[in-house]
Order: sequence, then C-alpha cells, then structure tokens
Amino acid sequence: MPEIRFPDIPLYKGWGEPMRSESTIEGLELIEGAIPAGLEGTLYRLGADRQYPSGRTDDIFIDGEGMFHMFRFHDGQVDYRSRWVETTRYKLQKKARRSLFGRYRNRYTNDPSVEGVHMGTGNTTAMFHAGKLFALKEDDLPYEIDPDTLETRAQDDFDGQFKAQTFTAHPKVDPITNELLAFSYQAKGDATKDVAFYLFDKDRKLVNEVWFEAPYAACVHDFAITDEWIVFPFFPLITDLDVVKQGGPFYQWHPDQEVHVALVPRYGTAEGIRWFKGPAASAGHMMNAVHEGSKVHLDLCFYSGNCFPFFTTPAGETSPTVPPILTRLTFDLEANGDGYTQTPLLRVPCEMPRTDDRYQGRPYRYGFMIVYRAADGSSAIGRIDHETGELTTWAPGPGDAVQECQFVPRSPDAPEGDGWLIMPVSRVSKNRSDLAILDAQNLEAGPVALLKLPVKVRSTFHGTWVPAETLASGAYPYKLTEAA
Ligand code: V55
Ligand code: FE
Repeated sequence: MPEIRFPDIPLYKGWGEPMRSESTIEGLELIEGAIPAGLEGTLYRLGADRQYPSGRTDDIFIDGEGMFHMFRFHDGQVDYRSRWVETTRYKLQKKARRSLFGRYRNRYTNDPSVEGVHMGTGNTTAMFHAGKLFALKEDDLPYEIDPDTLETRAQDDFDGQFKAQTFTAHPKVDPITNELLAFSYQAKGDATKDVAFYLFDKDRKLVNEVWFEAPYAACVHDFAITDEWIVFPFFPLITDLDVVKQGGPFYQWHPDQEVHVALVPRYGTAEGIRWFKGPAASAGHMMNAVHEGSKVHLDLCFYSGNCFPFFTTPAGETSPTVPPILTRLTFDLEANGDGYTQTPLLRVPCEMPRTDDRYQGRPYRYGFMIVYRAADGSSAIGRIDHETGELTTWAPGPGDAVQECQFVPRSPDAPEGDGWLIMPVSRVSKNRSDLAILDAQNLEAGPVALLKLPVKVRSTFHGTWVPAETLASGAYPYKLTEAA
C-alpha cells in the first residue's frame, strides 16, 4: 500500500496538522457558565482537512477534503459530531488509500485514473434551505448532507433548474422570506467569464436567473444583496486556462487590472446591469450591502492589494501582505462616471465578517468579525456598531484564536443584534478546541458558556445555525423588529 507521509511545510504544522478523523461526542463538558435556556438548534460548520497527502508541497489552506462539523444544542446539552463530506473525490481516494487529485482546482495535475472526475472537495460552507442541508464548494454543485447523521447524500441541481456548473459557497438564505440568493462564476467551466445570478423562493422554485459576462475569469468568492441590487465584485485574481493546462496555479494576481463591480437588478435582466471600476484591490468576504436612495454601499474586508499572496503574478512575483480593512465602497447610480468611493470603517484588521442575518441586504447596525491585532497570532471576536463606530471585543487568551462566529437571535423577533455569538475557539497550545457562547451585546463580559472539546476542530471556514423548529419545518421563524 502507498506510504502516507505529509510534506514538511508550515501548512501542516501545529494547528494545521491534518486531523483525518471523525468524532462523535455525546454531551460536551461545560467548563464555564451555563448554556442559555431555550437555545435549541444546530450549528453546522465546514472546513478543509487532508484525507491523504497530495505528494505536492504547494498545497494551500483553502484546499483539502471537506470535514463537516455539527454542534447540536438540545435540552441543556451540546453534542458534537464531525464527518468527512463523501464527495466523489473522497470516495475514490478512500478506495485507493491515497490522494488522486493534485493542485488546487487544477484537473491537469490529477492522477490519470480519475480523468474526467470532478475534483470538488465540498469544504467551504454549510447551507440550509427549504428543509435541506448542503455542503458547498464554489467550483462544484452542492452535496446534500443528512442534518442528523452528517452522511453525504447526492449532488443537487434544484431539479434541473440550476443550469450553471458551479454553485457559490456564499449563498444568502433570507431568514425572513426564506428565499435563497445564489450565483455561479466560471459558470460554463474553468476560466469561462460567465456569471449567473439565481433567486429561488422558499420552496426552491426559480424566481429569477440573470446570466452575464465578467470582464475576466476572476475568483468571485462572495457577493452581497440588497432589495433591488445584487452586488458582484470582480477582483483581478484571474484564471488563465493555458497556465492551468501546464500544471500552474488556478489564479494569478494582476495588479495592472482594475476591480470591476456589477450591480445586477435583483428582479431584472442583464440589460439592467450597472458597472463600476476602481484600482486593483481584492477581498474574500462581504459583511453586507445597503441600498440607500440612488446609492448602494458594500461593506467588506478589503485588501489594498492581493488577499491571497500564494497566488503570484504571471511573472511569479509574490505580492506584499496587506491587512484586510473593513471598508465601505459606495456606488452612486445617479453619478456621472463609473468610479466608487472607499471609506475605511475600522483601523484594526478583521476577517470573516458576519451579521445578524435577518439584516442581510437590509439597513443594519451591527457587524461581527474576527479581529487580528496580536503579534502572537491570537485573535479576538469583535462587534462593530455602525451607528457609533465603536468596536467591542473578546479574546480567548494568549496564543489562542477564534474561528468565524455565528449570530443566533435571542428569540425570533428579538431586536437586531440581541442574541448569542457562538464560535469554535482554537486552544492552540493545548491542541484542542472549545465552543464559546457569548452575549452579542456584551462581548467584553466573556463567554456566558464555554464547552470543552477533547479534540481539535481544525480551522473551519463558514457555517450556519439552524433552529430546532426550522430543522423540523424547513422554514426560519424569524421576524424583523425595531430596536427598543
Ligand atoms: C476562498 C475560499 C475557498 C476557495 C476560494 O476565502 C476562495 C476565499 C475555502 O475555499 O476555494
Ligand atoms: Fe468564504
């Protein structure tokens, strides 16, 4: 049988050491505080692990087979479970007992035995819509996941309604209307410029579909929504099919190219698209967008250069590391010209922005994110109040890090931001994790409950909270209420 040996690279050292195992823990140990009464539901999160070493030294952290995690809150206890996403890739490798797929999204580096097999990893986020749970990766169609056992079911194309080849890992499920807003980029295959916006109703019925062409075959990791306009940013991390065919990187950074932003009419057609432009810059994640009269504001963790320095320029130059700064880009539909303005909202770098998702696409006050400001690599969870500009934080301690947080309203009709923030905490020096629950209005008081995991939750990317009643009914019970 093939030898299993991971390469000696920083990616697989320390916290990044592959975990490669599935866990079931019935009843996590409560080490601080008390689980809030009435908190009933499941936090699903998804991340990458490594089933087998790829035999390469150019693996990157956004690659690797999906590991689905769930924390189920029921009757005063929390159960934890983690399972591989059993993609086609996973199953073939399991059988071969070795890696068969090569460089990130580069099919030309795969083992000849898997020619024509999709290399999707299902590693980026959990989506729950209309009673179904999915594992998403932006280069592939969704895999359905059993919400109780985490067993992988079939891939899903919305009964043939979803015609594009790829499905974003940053869809927006509106927990008020139960609609699903999603998109596809490189929608007709690797390096194609085709983009498609999809709007589905609460029953997975297609409401609108808008196809258009991007200026280049960009990495479109996330988008943002408003009531009338859907915001698609295109950053110059570009796929060149010839480079990919030669075994090269899937994206290259083009500092000489501009950022292009499309405002797509939510209920309109491609004829109604408005385009804006700005100097080269990039981002992975959007916090939210706000439609205000003739203006659309996009709040995002904005890098003044390349957000992925491991993707070099075509000449092979590595970009300087630039911090992600929470920034508001403003597009004025009535202005002459096609520029936009940039306003920084915070001084400290931050990533993995979240909101009270009842306010996605609506005027909003609070944002939540991971704040980076310590030299020891530790991080804090933060809340920005856009009304006052104030930042409040909680840090788990020296050397320890928080993962992306999840906001859970205190009750279906609680005011914006009134509820809990739940997140895995990486106890790096102990090589294991905690699950922290904080009062979202009082982060500085520290966790209201801290649960201990005897195992490591290797870094996850994104996730979602599904209330117990939503798991049963398929629909979110949430309402919008004015703040007191
Ligand atoms: C990102 C993440 C991905 C990916 C492409 O954060 C971009 C950005 C976790 O996978 O495949
Ligand atoms: Fe992401």
